[in-house]
Amino acid sequence: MGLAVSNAQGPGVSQTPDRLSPRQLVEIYRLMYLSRRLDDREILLKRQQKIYFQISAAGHEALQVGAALAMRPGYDWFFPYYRDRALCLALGLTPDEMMLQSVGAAADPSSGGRQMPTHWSSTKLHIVSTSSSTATQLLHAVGCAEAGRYFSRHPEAAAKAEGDYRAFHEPDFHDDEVSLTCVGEGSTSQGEFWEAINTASNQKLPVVFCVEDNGYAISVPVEVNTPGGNISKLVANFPNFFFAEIDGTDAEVCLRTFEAAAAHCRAGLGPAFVHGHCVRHYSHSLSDDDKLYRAAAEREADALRDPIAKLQMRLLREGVMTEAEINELEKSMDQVAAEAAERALEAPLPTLESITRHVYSEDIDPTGPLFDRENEAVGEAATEGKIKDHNPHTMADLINVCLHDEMRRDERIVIYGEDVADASREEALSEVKGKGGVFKLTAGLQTTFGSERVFNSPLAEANIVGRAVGYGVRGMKPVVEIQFFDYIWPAMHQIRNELSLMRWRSNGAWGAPVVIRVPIGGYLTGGSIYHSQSGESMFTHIPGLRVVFPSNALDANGLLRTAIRCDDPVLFLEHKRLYRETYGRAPYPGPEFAIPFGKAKTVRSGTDMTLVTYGALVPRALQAAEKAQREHGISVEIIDLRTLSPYDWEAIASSVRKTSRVIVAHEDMLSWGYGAEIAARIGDELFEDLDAPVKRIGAMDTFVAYQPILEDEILPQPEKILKAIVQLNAF
Ligand SMILES: Cc1ncc(C[n+]2csc(CCOP(=O)(O)OP(=O)(O)O)c2C)c(N)n1
Ligand SMILES: [Mg+2]
Repeated sequence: MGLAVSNAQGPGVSQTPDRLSPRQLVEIYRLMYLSRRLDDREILLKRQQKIYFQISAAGHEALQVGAALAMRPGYDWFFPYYRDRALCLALGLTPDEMMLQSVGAAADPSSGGRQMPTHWSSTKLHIVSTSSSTATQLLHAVGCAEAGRYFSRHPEAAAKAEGDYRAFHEPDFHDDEVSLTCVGEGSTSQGEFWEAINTASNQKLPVVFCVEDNGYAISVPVEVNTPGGNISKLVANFPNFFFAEIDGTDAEVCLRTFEAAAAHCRAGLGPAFVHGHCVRHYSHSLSDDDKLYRAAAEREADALRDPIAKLQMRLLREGVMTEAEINELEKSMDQVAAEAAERALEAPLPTLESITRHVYSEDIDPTGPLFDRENEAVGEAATEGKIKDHNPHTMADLINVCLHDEMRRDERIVIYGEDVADASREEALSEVKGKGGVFKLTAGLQTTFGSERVFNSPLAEANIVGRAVGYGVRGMKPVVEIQFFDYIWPAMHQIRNELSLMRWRSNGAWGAPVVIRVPIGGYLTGGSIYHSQSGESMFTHIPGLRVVFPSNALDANGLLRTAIRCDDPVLFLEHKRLYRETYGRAPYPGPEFAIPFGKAKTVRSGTDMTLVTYGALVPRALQAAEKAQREHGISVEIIDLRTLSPYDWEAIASSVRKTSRVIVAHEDMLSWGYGAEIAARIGDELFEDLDAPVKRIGAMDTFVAYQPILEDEILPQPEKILKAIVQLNAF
């Protein structure tokens, strides 16, 4: 296959650049061959059981080296996938760095022994830590490109600042930088592929998408994944792209195409899509045997398209190198690979103490004194906020004003999500009030701070969170909204496998301190199944993620400020029923008011039993406790956890030691719910202090129904809490 470029908008390879010089050809050959020999060395080590996994770039080397040499490491940005050894080698990772990851050494600079081989990262080269999840990285590249564009238009936003996450992120950016991201052809079936192409196209972002098409996704051939068998045909109508479909085994064609693709991006014309046909020279990985599903003739035909053999023949044919010179080069590369492996095998292994490092930021502690401003700030005069009076305000108002205050203070904050803008068509803003979110929590932000900082996303939740990861690694602070908790699930993959893991898997090199605001919960009357779900324990079960769940206006304001200023990803759950409730309204506490994570609040003191709860059950538990006191003389102490991960064990333990009886209550379903963990820990660590079994209250193990009599029965009501209080008191 020859070079075929369709390129309506940008400068193309048709400009017939100079032929590659002998020196360039030799260098390309050296990189491709070294990559292959590193793969072969790993295969040997795996067979000797000295390493534990192997997946190779064999057959993809021309495409990858061509891509790398067209880019500027440490200037452009890279979001590779798990097969990109030759790419990363050509960008500047060393064989030693690669082999240290193969053996899982402490000094593995990409992950400290946490990730499989070929999952590299390098802050110096701008290679952002990659996962094994197929296609998630494409959205990170999109968010990264958006962040680069934002900084180049607002360079003052990149200034160093103290007192929050910015003290530890010094963004570097360039007006003509490019983000390169690679993916296999099978993975183009993922929704995230299309979500990434969508935004890159729509916003004319400088992203080069490279599809490494080896015809198979493990055992699944291309025509099963891609209708018609050719991804180029399917994407051809996306606007603003430079498109090229090329022979990915011809190094020169690859290099020239990526140069043209990068030029298109650097000129601000939009993204590029390079579809390279290559071969999978070995099976999918060393755990796979392609003889099980590929015909012999097909495998033999692929073997003839080995890019290394092809380039070697060219070097000989064109007299660039003699056979002896090639042998000598190859021998010295064999030695480089072997010596790197030898050194790696001698390298010290990670200590067991290292396991918990970098789950969260080691720089900023959101439970610490920096955010302990709850008492000092309450009642301070409001100087900068939107609300300037001392009347009680709703939770919705105090969240909105916190967003205003923080956006004014920190230019790195962007806000996006579904319907969060006042009006995407700016010309309407002079005559309309604006939408500002389906619950109006972001009202007025676009009008105040402009459409570059507050904008609507496509209707695609993985897109929202995946792009936020890209923004986050560049040192920005995306505060995104998922419209309803019920629709967070398309983003779950990004939240669990990318957002929350970025710091740990890169051993602290990268982090994505994103805030995800999510309206949650029921008691709505008519909310039904898809507007009333809870499910917080699915997120508290994710290491690396902070989970916040305020029950009143003041807590929401102070905790959101901490969420925004800290350096960890935060899931900020806002109970819809509490947004405009009379309960829990508060005066505006001023623009520096902050509450540390992991600090519960005793919202009612008592002596007979402890009730641990949060969210919408706080006012319901208070009602029940008042009645218990009035009608039964039972004194209940109520602890509002406020943050669920981390949570305030000390507050729970000291109260239970005092009362010896405890109920854990939440709105979410009882079984496998958040209370199960708290109850188990109380049983384990406070057994001696208890006079009765630990009791739990939660919703029925079903979804929330539409008809109010069903909803009332399904969700825990004050009467149910009261009943449990009376029962436990009698035990
Ligand atoms: C989201 C996700 N689903 C499944 C897998 C398991 N898996 C790993 S590689 C792979 C095939 C990928 O094929 P392709 O995108 O063509 O890339 P190639 O490996 O052929 O280069 C699969 C199914 C995964 N890693 N991530
Ligand atoms: Mg493939």
